[in-house]
Amino acid sequence: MAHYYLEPSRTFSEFLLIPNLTTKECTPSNVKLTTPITKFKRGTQPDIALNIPFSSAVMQSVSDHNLATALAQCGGISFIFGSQSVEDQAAMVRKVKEHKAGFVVSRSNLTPQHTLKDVLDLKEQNNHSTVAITDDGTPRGRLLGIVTSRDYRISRDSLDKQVQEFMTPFSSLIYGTSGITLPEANDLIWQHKLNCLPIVDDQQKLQYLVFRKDYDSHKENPLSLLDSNKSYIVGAGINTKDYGERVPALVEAGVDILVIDSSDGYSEWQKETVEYVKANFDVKIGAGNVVDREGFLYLVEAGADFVKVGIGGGSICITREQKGIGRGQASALIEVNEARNQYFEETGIYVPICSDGGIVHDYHITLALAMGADFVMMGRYFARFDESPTKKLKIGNNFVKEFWGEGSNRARNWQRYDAGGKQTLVFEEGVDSYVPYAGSLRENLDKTIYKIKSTMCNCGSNSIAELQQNARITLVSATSLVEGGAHDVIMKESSLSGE
Ligand code: RVP
Repeated sequence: MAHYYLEPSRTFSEFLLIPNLTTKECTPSNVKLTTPITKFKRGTQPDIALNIPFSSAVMQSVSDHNLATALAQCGGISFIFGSQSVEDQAAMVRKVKEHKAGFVVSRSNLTPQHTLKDVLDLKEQNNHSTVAITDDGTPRGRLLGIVTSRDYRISRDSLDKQVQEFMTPFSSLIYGTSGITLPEANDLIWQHKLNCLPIVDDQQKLQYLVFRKDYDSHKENPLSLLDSNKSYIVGAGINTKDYGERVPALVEAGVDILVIDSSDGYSEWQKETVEYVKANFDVKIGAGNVVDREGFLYLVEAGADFVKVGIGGGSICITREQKGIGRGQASALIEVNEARNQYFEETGIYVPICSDGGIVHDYHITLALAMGADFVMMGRYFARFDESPTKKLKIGNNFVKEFWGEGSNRARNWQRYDAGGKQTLVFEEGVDSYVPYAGSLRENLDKTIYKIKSTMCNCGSNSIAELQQNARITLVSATSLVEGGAHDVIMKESSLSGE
């Protein structure tokens, strides 16, 4: 006979936190959000810990190298999407690893034979006012000059004027050489009142550009998630089909941590994949997704460094409707957390868990942490920002960004949903959608983090571990849910736009 779970499957919105005593030491500035992402033995430290408990989803419409760099600058981690060729995914990982804080690979490049029209077209396309002029028009070619908007006058100059006639030639440029440190580059910038300093190697080949504005932002990133070489830490999603080719290429590119991306991770395919990675590479690997104790223990015994929790709760996910599998995110997390804590007591090994999908309000993140998640993974949340890889569009009076599921026809990530059948996406498990555009990642993240810290202070906790220990959580009835929002008042227009 089938097994019946007698408790209904519940989600975050059905719970609230009950405040504990807030001591005077418990202030947002004292709250630390450092959190483990890889398993560790009692009394030791994890090999990788995040500075904020945020990871971005393994999705085409969310986690590319740009978002990964921006999130690592704030202390979190991205898992670069795996539903692309091995070469393209490895190239994205490499870009994050090679991105030196403050040193950027030039993104606007032309040759001296290009024209003013080409400069203007490029500027319109990517909004950079500094163009590097190299012998072959690539970001690593021999630097011959720089063009900024101070070098031409649109009203006077003819559009077919060649770049070599108006660029600032290399002989007149102030530049730095390979090996220069960021403070040294900054000194040159200030000394010569520059906006941008090119860095070249001993053959005059362009390496990086250092911008005055980036130096300032670097100073504002005290939580940056860096490896021992001061490169950003980055993750990547893999599947259980082509790991034999994908994993070596990602490791070669410098990936710090992998995760098997699957809608249902309780499978022998995952066990085999984890075992393959553990036997052949010195790289961390998470597995999932699971929603119960059995699934968690299975993946831990296979060797997973962390386990991802959640089936069917994602904003763009229709797995529950299509296949009838899944579990309310809160119920899944509560059960997996119990299994994890028991495993820790019995073995002394702490396996971090990640709550993946279904975060709608910022307080859901705090609830997930209180229910035992060490970090959360979010798709919709990050898709709304400038740094996500998708197009920003205007629909009616509102700006939106595109956001589509890995199980949608647009992504066609069949490996994520494969159960050993046809090598194609037979039916959709995700939708193609828009999300409201929300601006820059940092601004939004700062606000979310402040909210989380404030709630933690209400709960008398200065760390995630304390919150997990001390939290008191109550179920709410459908009627008290109504009481939680503004009610029995007539809202003014200006209040309707808030979260
Ligand atoms: P959300 O944050 O609610 O947008 O959820 C993101 C999560 O949804 C992803 O991390 C992934 O687990 C899941 N996902 C991604 N694509 C699909 C789908 O097409 N069904 N689901």
